[in-house]
Amino acid sequence: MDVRAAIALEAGKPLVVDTVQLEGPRDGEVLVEIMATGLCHTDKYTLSGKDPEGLFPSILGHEGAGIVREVGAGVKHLKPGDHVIPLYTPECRECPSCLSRKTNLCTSIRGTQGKGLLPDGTTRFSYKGKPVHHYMGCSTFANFTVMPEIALAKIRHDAPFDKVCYIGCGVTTGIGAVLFTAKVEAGSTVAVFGLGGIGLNVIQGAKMVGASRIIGVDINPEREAMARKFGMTEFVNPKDLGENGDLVGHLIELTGGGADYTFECVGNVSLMRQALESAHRGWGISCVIGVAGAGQEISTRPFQLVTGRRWIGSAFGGARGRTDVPKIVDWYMEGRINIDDLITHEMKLDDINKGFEMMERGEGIRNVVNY
Ligand code: NAD
Ligand code: AHE
Ligand code: ZN
Repeated sequence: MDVRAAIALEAGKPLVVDTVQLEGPRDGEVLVEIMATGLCHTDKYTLSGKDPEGLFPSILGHEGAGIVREVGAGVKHLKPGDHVIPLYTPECRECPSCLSRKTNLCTSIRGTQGKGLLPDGTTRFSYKGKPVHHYMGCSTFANFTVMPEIALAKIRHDAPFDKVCYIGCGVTTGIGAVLFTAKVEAGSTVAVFGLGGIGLNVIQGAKMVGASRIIGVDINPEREAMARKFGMTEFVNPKDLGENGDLVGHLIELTGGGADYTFECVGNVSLMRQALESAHRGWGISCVIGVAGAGQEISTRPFQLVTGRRWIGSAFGGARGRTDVPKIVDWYMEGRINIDDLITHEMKLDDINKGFEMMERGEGIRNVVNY
């Protein structure tokens, strides 16, 4: 079938909105009509060419919501008409990782996913007769996509697509890192580095669990007002500390020894170190959420770990998608979490490049394409 898509033809170039061809679902696969998709910083990162798994041409996008239109043979849990959220971290419930109960990182299809292919090793998209790669197993920058059943979370019918699409990445990543990965306790002091689409959800999660102090760190002063609305109690702009400002020293003094939990939500390896070193001696936990470019590495003095700080990381907030995503949709529908204020711009697919330009300028929090 013909579908409308924003194609990443080359690294560092704007997406090209055009008609591409999509083949129907095979065994265990589902055809989904994507109704809305968010633009995540990770899409921008891959488009930039810095992602070692970035492939071109491909159809990016991994933060969507849509409707099942057709199912392939052997599909057990979904039927046409079901509302779904695509999962870049699937949940097969059968692989050693799923069965371990120790991780959300299902391994059943990770190999082919990283090669831009569906589990049978082929692609369903083509453009001008040539194959086009899938992205993170989702490709939500197309109004129809084909995905394996295990990578779709079934959600309630009354949830608005243009809001709950954000649960497909940013909301779950931020809130989940607090609840599922770090397991922050009530009364904790939390420091959040980077107050964008992810960091604001970390703040929202920290407030949900009853953190007493939530310190936000961002170089963009415009982020302060929104972060306070979501529960931030103190704001630190590293630029206000002067050219040789000591951010770590400042945070250690502000917190009386360091934060119980710190979260890096930027993808900057120097900031990851500062986040680790701002965690409390003896028990502080620092969680890396930001994605850094190919070839970048983190470092610290081992003494930082010897003296009891722990460095951890979180993918998709540690959430098990098919199980947890429908619950997070319920939280939104019950008014327990705020998504609406974070979606600052909605646009049509034709304007998707404007959305990436706004992201580049630090304008707004989340852009959503409403098909
Ligand atoms: P974003 O662009 O919306 O927000 C980034 C924020 O960081 C902005 O407010 C910016 O002003 C701030 N910032 C930039 N440099 C800074 C610095 N030196 N110090 C303090 N603040 C700084 O991006 P996002 O969508 O929130 O994504 C954040 C990161 O999380 C990206 O690296 C993205 O790829 C990653 N991510 C990871 C996961 C995961 O599962 N681990 C999921 C989604 C996104
Ligand atoms: N392809 C990159 C890795 C990118 C990455 O870390 N992705 C996160 C999700 S970001 C969503 O916005 C993730 O889930 N990672 C776990 C996984 O299995 O990919 C690279 O550096 O190679
Ligand atoms: Zn994302």
